[in-house]
Amino acid sequence: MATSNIVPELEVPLSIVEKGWKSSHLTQYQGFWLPIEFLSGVMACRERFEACKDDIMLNTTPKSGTTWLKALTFTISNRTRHDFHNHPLLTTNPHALVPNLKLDQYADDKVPDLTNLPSPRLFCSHFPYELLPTSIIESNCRIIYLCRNPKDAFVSLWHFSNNFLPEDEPPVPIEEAFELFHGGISIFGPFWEHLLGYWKASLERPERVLFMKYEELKEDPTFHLKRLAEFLGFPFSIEEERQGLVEKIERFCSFESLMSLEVNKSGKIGVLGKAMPNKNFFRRGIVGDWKNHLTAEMSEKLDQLSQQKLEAFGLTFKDVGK
Ligand code: PAP
Repeated sequence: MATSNIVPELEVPLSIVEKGWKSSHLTQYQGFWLPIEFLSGVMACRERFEACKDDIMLNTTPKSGTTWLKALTFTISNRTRHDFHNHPLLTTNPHALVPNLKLDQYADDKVPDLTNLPSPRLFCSHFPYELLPTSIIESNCRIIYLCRNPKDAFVSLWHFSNNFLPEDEPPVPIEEAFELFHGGISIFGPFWEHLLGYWKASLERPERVLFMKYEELKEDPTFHLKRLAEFLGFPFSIEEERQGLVEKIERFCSFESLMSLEVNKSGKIGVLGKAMPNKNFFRRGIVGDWKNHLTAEMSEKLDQLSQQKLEAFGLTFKDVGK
């Protein structure tokens, strides 16, 4: 049940959903739904994160291939530093190699010292474009956005959110989660507005904002890896292409390859204050798994909504609606 509220110390009007997805309580801020415990961090980070022109900022809607994008971007931009036999990804989960903006580091007026990170600095967030730290826009740094069709993104999010429940609690009924998602209430949602913010920015500033889709990356990874490398400012040389480096990176960062590494089978990482097994970031990794979970009616509802919200702006998802 949504109720209006004011949090005086923040001086922002909020509406609070008391029971969101059960994994976290969401609160609406400037039109987007954030986990309530993130709110002050998002606001502080917006003001105080200091971006540089050479930074690379990865952004995604949750469960749209963030882990994959981190692995690919790290590997491409560090390819002269690490060879494949002794590569950090062999022993480190991609989320530990490319950190999300650490919101708690901005508490109590603090500003973390990030100046010693190797260049180019890679950061990641699920922030909507409209809520990105001011300096990211002002510095004109590169922004890469990866999204996914709403049906697979929803199904993946539903599975992932259920991991946060105590062991003795049953999963959130998918119908309940669906109603929230369809109504725009999901972490960093509404899903469609999240996409549109980056989509419009990519049309306005194509040299600084790259818009990618999970399905296209799956369909033609070679093409999109080259596109990504070019955008990053590290295009593959003719010699690298001749040696098959693009395909090597593609295989190295593939779902099958990453999920079979010991670190991703048995390691853990902190998410929303909980130690989350790395294996939860590798579920099926396919396009179209929604067909195993959504009813025809649910599918139709999401198709219609996507059409209403996205098509007028030229944004569509090919072949996932049937
Ligand atoms: P996050 O937003 O919480 O960081 P994210 O990595 O975006 O998570 O989402 C995980 C999804 O990406 C999972 O999708 P699924 O639930 O439909 O299976 C996961 O399987 C998929 N995934 C993870 N790594 C890869 C990869 N290397 N290639 C393709 N898909 C991947």
